[in-house]
This record gives sequence, structure tokens and C-alpha cells, in this order.
Amino acid sequence: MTYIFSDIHGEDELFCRLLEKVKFSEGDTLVSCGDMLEKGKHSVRLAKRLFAMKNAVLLAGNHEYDFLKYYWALMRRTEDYALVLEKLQAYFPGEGALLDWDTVDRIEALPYFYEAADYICVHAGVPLDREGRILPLRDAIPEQLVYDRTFREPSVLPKGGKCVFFGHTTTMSLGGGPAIARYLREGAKGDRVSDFYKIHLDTGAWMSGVLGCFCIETCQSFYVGPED
Ligand SMILES: [Mn+2]
Repeated sequence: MTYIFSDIHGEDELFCRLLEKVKFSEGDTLVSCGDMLEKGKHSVRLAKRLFAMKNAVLLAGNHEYDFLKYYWALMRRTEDYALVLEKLQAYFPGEGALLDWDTVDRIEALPYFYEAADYICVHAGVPLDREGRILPLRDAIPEQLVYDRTFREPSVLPKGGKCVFFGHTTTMSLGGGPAIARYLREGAKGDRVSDFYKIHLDTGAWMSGVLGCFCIETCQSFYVGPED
């Protein structure tokens, strides 16, 4: 099975509980649509856990991108790499000692999107043309993919047949609770992923205490929260 997450934001304990809940095993695949870092208490621990997993497709979100911009700025100013690492460690109060160069390099190597036969994964949104068709992602700049603020609007429904998975803003900001928001195509049943225009994954785990994920093969959503 393939389980898709987004915006885990250092909620390492919730993440582990959700893996247990779905009985995640070595034969399964995990996709993270970005923003594993910051806000929650254990973002470096979580990042290292994700990087160590087999069959994990990990994408960059704006929090990884902002970290990288800080890193690149430091590297332009000095060749004292020990000093650079010290400053990068200070970026993560309380857990900086966990940050090593291997983790920094892996964050830098994260892609900004993942495209499969019937779905696309991205952090914030995909570029659309005037008719709402998805433009080629290889031509998009990282800023578009990690900072987009319009794609979350319920009226924005991407044409082209592929379901777009995204996060970045919490679904609570649409006026509901911390639940994964699914946008079903007219007349579709919702039993396969291409039945959906888009699926908004961010349940705001760092503030709601609820983390969700979506299973591609069964189209089921799973959650863990404070009451579990
Ligand atoms: Mn974000």
C-alpha cells in the first residue's frame, strides 16, 4: 500500500503512531508532501527517521526550502564549515545536536514534486493554465510549488485526470475540522485515486494534535489524535 502524508512538522510521535495504526510494513510505500521540519518539537529526529526509511518518497515544502535558503546564504559568506553546521544546528532549538551534514545534504537533495500515472504530489500547489489544466511540473520553479496560496481554494479544481495531493495550509482554514479534504469528480464513486480532482492532506498536526494520511489503493483516510 502507498500512504501519503504532508506537514508532519516534527510531530514524530504522532507519525510513529499513525504508521502503527496503518500497520505500515516494509512492503508499503510512504510519500511525504513536504514540511517535515519545524513547528513540532522533533523535526530533526523525524527527518532522520524518514531519510532512513526504505520506499519513502520525500518532497520539500516551504519549511525545507526556507532552511535551504538560510544554508545557501551561510555558505556564500564563509568556508568555515564547522561554523556553518553550528549555525544550522541553532536553527532547531532543543535538538540541534542531532543535525549532521548527511541530513543537511539529504534535505538539499529533496525533490519538489512526484508524479505517478494517476496522481501528483506537491507541497502547496501545481501551476495551472487559464482553463485549469495542469502545466508541466518540470517547468515550475520551486517557489511556485512550495508557497502557492490559491490551490487550496475549493473552487480550484485541476483538469487533466490526475489527482493532486497537497498540504501547506491546514484544512481547518477552510472552516472545518482537522480532516483530509477530498474533492470528488462529478459522477465518480471515489474508490480510485483518479476519481478525485485533488486531496488536501494538511490536518495541522502541530496545532490540532491530529495527523492524517491517505491510502492510494483503498482511498481510505487514517488519523491519529489526542484521544487515541
Ligand atoms: Mn507549508
